[in-house]
Parts: sequence; structure tokens; C-alpha cells
Amino acid sequence: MEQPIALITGATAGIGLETARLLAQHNYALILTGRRMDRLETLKDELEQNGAKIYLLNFDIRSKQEVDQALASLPEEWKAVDVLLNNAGLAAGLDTVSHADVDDWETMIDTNVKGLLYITQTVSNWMIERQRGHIISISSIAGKEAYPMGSVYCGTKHAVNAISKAMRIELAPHNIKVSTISPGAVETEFSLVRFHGDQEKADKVYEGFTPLCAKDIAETIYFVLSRPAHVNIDDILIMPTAQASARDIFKKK
Ligand code: NDP
Ligand code: 8X3
Repeated sequence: MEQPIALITGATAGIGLETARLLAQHNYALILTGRRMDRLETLKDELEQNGAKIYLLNFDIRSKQEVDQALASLPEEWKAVDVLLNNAGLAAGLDTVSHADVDDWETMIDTNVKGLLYITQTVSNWMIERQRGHIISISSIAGKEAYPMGSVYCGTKHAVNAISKAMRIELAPHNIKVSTISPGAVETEFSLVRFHGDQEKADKVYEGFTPLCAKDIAETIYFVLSRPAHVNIDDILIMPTAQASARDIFKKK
């Protein structure tokens, strides 16, 4: 394929969806993934109307079998992935270690850490074969700080940072860039998911200040991607002007 190819995990909402829109405008062919196929189809229609080339993969990133099958099903020309955006992720619950729901822990660890690893292993091998590529993972302020009631979410994002740092050293000899982007509060479906569909609790997170929006992060991702070949942005921490630490948004709750 003439165009660069980007694979975006979690393109059905929030940051992944806005990044798909922006990269399509910048002439990327896109592999878009997520569990909600109806949303993927709608996004594909929207982007194709504007001339973009789109391939959809529908899988739950927590299942190694589903990830492997989906990636194996890609036509050969789509396996020449130039950019992997590890974006699919979530927080589940907001509670102390003593009281949190163990299922929430499993969900976060399986999605944010193990799922990211499953997809990265295969795609990084494709990149190594071509001696080119860029892996960008969406970490968080929660990967730099730890806040009460967010222990496991913070742990998963610290893990994303550690994995990315090690991969940067492993993959530099193969001409593959590795970056992390670490946002503070971004208003997406994130809080609705964290509070298991409780819209009132989700809205409260963004009360009294202006959070980031998904487009802010999409633009940051494009900035990282569009640097010259000899420049790698290792990590960007991007916060709402009104949020000076992760704890700022939870202390009033
Ligand atoms: P959204 O909830 O809006 O989007 C999350 C995306 O992840 C969806 O497309 C969802 O797709 C996908 N996803 C979640 N679980 C799975 C799964 N098991 N298998 C496949 N896809 C999955 O949240 P955001 O856009 O805000 O989150 C994107 C990333 O940004 C996450 O990694 C999050 O931790 C990180 N982040 C978010 C911040 C925020 O304040 N919003 C701040 C810092 C980091 P589907 O449900 O269709 O499968
Ligand atoms: C999401 C930001 O502050 O809710 O990663 O952990 S926060």
C-alpha cells in the first residue's frame, strides 16, 4: 500500500475515535479495532465517505486467542503496519485496595497490560521484519503518580510506562520508535466506564473545571507521529490547565 498504515486499538469511542478521524485526514490507511462492531461500521462509513481506506477488526483485547486470530486474518498488504496506537484501556471502579472489586482489577490488568502486550508482540514482529515503525501507547498521569482508590489503574499505567521504556531500548536497533502519551483528565466515556454506567458519578468528575477533550490528545498523537525520522518523542505529559495533579480531580469527590 502506498499510504502509511496505522492500527488503532479502541477506536469506538473517545481518544481512539478522534485519532482515527485526524489520521484519516492526514492520509493514513487505518485498521480500527474494538468490541462494539456497530460503532466501528459507523466510523468506517464516515471515514470512507471522505476517501479513507479502512479495515475493521472486531475483538476483545483481553483474549489472546481473539487478538491472534484477528491479526492473522488481516490481508498481507494490511500487515505492513507503520503505526501501532495502543489506546484501548479503561479504569474500572474507584475504591481502596481493602474494598475494591477483584473483577475490576482483573479487567484493568487484562485490558491495559496483557491486552496491550498481546497485540504489541505480533505487530512489533511485523515492524522488525520491515525495520521500521512507531508504537505509541496511551499511558496517563496515573502512570506517573498514584492516587488513593486508583491503585490498580495507576499500577497498570506504571506498567505501560515500564514496558514502553524497555521496548524503546529493544526496538531502537530496528529503527522502531516507541512513545508514550500521558494525559490527565480527558472527557470521554472513560468515567462512565469507570463508574459502571453511572452517568451522574461520571459527570461529577468533570464538574468545576475544563478537562481535556479527545481531540487534544489526537492532535498530540499526530504531533508525535509527524516528527522527522531522526526524532523520537519518548513521552508527553499533557494536563488540563486546571489540573495540577492526578489527585486534584478526586479530592472533592
Ligand atoms: P473511552 O472509554 O472513551 O474509550 C476506550 C476504548 O477502549 C473504546 O474504544 C473501547 O472499545 C476500548 N476497549 C476497552 N476495553 C476493551 C477490550 N476489552 N477490548 C477491546 N477494546 C476495548 O476512553 P478513553 O478514550 O478516554 O481511553 C483511551 C485510553 O486513554 C485508555 O487507555 C485510558 O486509560 C487512557 N486515558 C484516558 C484518560 C481520560 O481521562 N479519559 C486519561 C489518561 C489516559 P469497546 O468498548 O468498543 O471495545
Ligand atoms: C485517566 C486519568 O486521573 O482518572 O488516566 O487517572 S485519571
